[in-house]
Amino acid sequence: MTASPSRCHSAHSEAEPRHLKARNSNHPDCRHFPDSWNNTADSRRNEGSDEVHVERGAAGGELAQCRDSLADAVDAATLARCEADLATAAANAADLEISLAQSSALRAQLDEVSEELQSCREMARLGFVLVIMSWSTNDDVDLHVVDPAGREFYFAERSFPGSDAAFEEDNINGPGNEVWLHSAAEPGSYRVCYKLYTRRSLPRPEVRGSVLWQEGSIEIPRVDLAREDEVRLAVNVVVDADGNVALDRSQSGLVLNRELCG
Ligand SMILES: [Ca+2]
Repeated sequence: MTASPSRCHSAHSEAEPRHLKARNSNHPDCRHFPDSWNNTADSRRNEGSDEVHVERGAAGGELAQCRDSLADAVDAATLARCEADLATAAANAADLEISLAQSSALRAQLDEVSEELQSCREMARLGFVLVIMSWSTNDDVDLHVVDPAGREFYFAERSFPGSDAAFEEDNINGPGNEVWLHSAAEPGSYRVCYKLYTRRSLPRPEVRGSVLWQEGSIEIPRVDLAREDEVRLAVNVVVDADGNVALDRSQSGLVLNRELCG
């Protein structure tokens, strides 16, 4: 295999970097030429410009280094900006997460307030119901009220969890009166009974009562109690969905053969 000297010589042009010259001098096509051709032929033919060639080569190398350094600097600056942008984006994301968390908390509070408001509206629609019983002898008469859920209120069971109703007043020595109050009576039927707990006088106690609510009052039919521990149904109080009250007197005076009303 042969190669023309001009082919290798053209690769040794002055504009070509020195490291390429070094590679070309080892090119397989150029190895059969003496070193005087590949390395220093130009400088021997032109001794007067040798110094200029050396300086140009050095300048070219410095320029390449400058370019590399500049490229590194540009890359470093770009990387720094990217890192700064990334840090800003991370901070913004953290702020956004905090805002979302606060928004969720506010939404939960709003829902809770809305539920309480709805409950208050429902309670406001419900009215109070008060039952008062009185007697004129020195006996001990007891008032009992059974709500629609079957809870029986009297002196021994004055209130129940989950109910706003309460047995408010008890008397053991007559004449006296007893009171049951529900501040927001739910719809349904309320059973009202009287019990002669202790008889101390000859005359039978005449027991009277009334039902009061925010729109008015109705008198409960009078009930006479004869025997100790006798329990009689006085009336059924019916409350509708709008808080209106009516009395069911169909069983008034009925003797209940048990100790309690329910
Ligand atoms: Ca009593």
